[in-house]
Amino acid sequence: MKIYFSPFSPYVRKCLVTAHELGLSERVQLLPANANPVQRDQELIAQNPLGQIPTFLTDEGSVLYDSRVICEYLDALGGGTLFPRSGAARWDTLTLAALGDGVLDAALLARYEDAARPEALRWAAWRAGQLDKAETALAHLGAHP
Ligand SMILES: N[C@@H](CCC(=O)N[C@@H](CS)C(=O)NCC(=O)O)C(=O)O
Repeated sequence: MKIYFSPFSPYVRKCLVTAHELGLSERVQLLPANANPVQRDQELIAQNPLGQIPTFLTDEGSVLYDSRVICEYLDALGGGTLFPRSGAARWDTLTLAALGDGVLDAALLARYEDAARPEALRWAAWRAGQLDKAETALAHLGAHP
């Protein structure tokens, strides 16, 4: 199995932590990628039209994205201990995962505001709103561990 990755991507880290927890790390080969919303990585786009990481290649030749799908795939391969199969526990787990992804989404948008958007086009209130979203979500997690 292979995963297009960057050490800076929190979504890739989520997948690698999942692989580690399931004892699958040794079977996942890392392929460097330069995902960028402006200077788009054509090698990556050939596998995933969204041009995003993580993008995952199975041993059977399938291409999987995004990180939620990859984590569920790894869980199924590794014995299915992380995602409950059915019932309230499944919906609670998926909602918790969505909350975590929402933190990453908000933080990444704030990061792109600094790293990708030209200074003259930056919108401080919008960036602050994204960081506030991450903080309210983390506060919620802290209050409901
Ligand atoms: N929903 C996606 C988000 C992935 C994502 O935004 N990855 C970033 C890197 S951290 C990326 O590929 N950015 C380039 C782009 O959006 O074009 C997932 O969970 O995998």
